[in-house]
Amino acid sequence: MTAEHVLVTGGAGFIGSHIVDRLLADGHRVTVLDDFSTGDRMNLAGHLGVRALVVAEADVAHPLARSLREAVSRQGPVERVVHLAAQTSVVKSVEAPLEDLRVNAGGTLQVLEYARGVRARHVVFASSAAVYGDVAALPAHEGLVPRPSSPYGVHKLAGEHYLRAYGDTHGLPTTPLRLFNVYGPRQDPSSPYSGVISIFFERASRDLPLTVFGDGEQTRDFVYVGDVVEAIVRALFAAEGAPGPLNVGTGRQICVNALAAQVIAAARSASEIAHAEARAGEILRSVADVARIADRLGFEASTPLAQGLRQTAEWFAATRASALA
Ligand code: UD2
Repeated sequence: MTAEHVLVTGGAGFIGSHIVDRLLADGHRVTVLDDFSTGDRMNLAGHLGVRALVVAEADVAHPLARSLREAVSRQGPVERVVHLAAQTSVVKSVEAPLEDLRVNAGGTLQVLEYARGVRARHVVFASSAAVYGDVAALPAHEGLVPRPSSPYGVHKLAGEHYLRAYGDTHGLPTTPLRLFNVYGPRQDPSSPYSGVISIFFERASRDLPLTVFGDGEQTRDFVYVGDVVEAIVRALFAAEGAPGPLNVGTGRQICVNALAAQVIAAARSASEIAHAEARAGEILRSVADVARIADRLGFEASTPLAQGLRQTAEWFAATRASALA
């Protein structure tokens, strides 16, 4: 594989920083565009002083060319784009739908305008399982008519349509990936809307009760961040393009009660499980049909939940140890 210049929007975030690690390890030049609203410079601390990495601090919903001028003069024209920068909370999108529209639909359009202008070779976009809404027949497969129930889901779906339209109109190769529940090291547990696994580990590390919403029988398809990186990189460099959308999940579901028990075991914690009122408007079951991505990209998530939880537990333990030092 020849070295290329890859733009990663949201590259200081949870998933983005893992992508940056992988692309640099593979010998590529990388530019991160991030406004650090939820991204964290600490996630990129391992690459301090690395010449092949440029960080541009900017809002993705503004025209990109100006923010990327210095990066391009150092690294050459952008050749491929991984677009992860987003407002990431479903609940916040319900409270502030216009801001979600600005960042998630508007930001995606800015990325596509930039990619079209520089004739990028491929754009991969992090869409979401949220585009499906409540699915009558599971597993959720890409042939279903999406019925998103939140502005977040609507705007992610709009992003997918923009990608397709830019492909049709401008010949820009693009792939939307519908990410299911991603977890792993560097997921930030600090907001009430953070991923459940990060919240559970943060509480388990302090032996505090884990709060399960509702009866805890609701299920999710939890996919390890290392597997998500593999899916994104495969889509980004796919030889004959990779028209989407493609689900990124494991094809397995687990209920939140069982998950809580597994987190407590992985963290060797004395935490107990408490129950609280169910979240309003929450979907009951979610699991990906993974046949299409296996077929198109030869991708299969390879990290069993127990192993991913162990790796996440180690990271939380190390982070907590260094915070206490
Ligand atoms: C995930 C994504 C979201 C969107 C959506 C699509 C995350 C963080 N969010 O939302 O961006 O793509 O999927 O459907 O990945 N829970 C508890 N206790 C807690 C926190 C959560 O019981 O302290 C439950 C929660 O009620 C839900 C499950 O855990 O049933 C997962 O919650 P989540 O917030 O991690 O993710 P989800 O599926 O709502």
